[in-house]
Amino acid sequence: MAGKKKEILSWALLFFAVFTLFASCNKTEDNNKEDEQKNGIILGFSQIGAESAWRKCNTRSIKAAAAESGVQLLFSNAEQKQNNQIKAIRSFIAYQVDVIAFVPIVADGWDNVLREARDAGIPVLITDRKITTNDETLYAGFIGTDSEQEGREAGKFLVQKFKNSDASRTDPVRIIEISGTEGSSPAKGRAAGFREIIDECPEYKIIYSESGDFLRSKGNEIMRWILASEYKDFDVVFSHNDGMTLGILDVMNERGLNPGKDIVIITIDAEQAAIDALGRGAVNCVIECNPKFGPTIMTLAKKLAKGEEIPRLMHVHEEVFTEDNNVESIPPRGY
Ligand code: GYE
Repeated sequence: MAGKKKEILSWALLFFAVFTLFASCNKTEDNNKEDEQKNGIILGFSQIGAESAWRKCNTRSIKAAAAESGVQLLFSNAEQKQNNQIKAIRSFIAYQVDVIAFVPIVADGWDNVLREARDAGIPVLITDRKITTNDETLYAGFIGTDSEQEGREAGKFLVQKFKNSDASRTDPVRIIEISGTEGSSPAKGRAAGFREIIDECPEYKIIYSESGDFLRSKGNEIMRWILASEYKDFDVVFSHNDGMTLGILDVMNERGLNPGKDIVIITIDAEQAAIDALGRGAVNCVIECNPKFGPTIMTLAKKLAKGEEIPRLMHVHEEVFTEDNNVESIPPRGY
């Protein structure tokens, strides 16, 4: 009998040991999940500033997505200075964040600081604007807009527009280009994509081009100067962002000009004010540049933090809105 009791006791002890072990594993697992949810990964993000409605929307998208996904965001606003971005990235390295992401204000000058991040074992995600480098090991991937395609869409609209107009026209179509921040990938890409299309047609001529730095005030200032210069007679304005376009429209309206009718206006971003201008016929073509990719940034950052691979190049979806669109059918832009 004693032997039977002993055997039952041994089984009971074994069962208790297995149960306790299993429960403690679950507990550890739950703790880990809880820690991760509570602590999340730490993402250092260097944003360039708040130069346009597009940029402010991009920042809102990033901050909201971080809060939504439990990512601890160290957010730095560089106030349009590359040096401030380099300092911010260095501080992220010192803080030993899990991942670094940033919008390179210009394409050049990043190799040294990105080498420091790589040597510190911190993966880097480039967003919105691209960098120029020969060393592909300096960053894990890019998510953002396809500036060359945006430029091509502008050129395609223009060629289509004049193909449908007065076929007997002999004088060249005179174009004013107001470009974005000098040295930035969107300014270089949009200019290149636009020229790829119009250079095939000798009747199109860019008579003047100047950078408005993506700023409404600079767009206004440049148009004011042009209207008093030898370039004052033109047929088209190709503006690299809506902010500058709104500044241009302010001057044209002040001078009693007829943008969208006597002068073709092509603009990029698709903020609400540009869509509204399209609706009242003051603009002819609005090419979307989508700022709302905060959630994708967080998904990619989490993968990088786990040591997973991500695609080298991801372009966000973008539409083209023209004077032939029913503007009422365009969803509110949110910026
Ligand atoms: O077009 C402009 C912003 O980097 C694509 O920067 C972005 C550009 C955008 O200031 O509005």
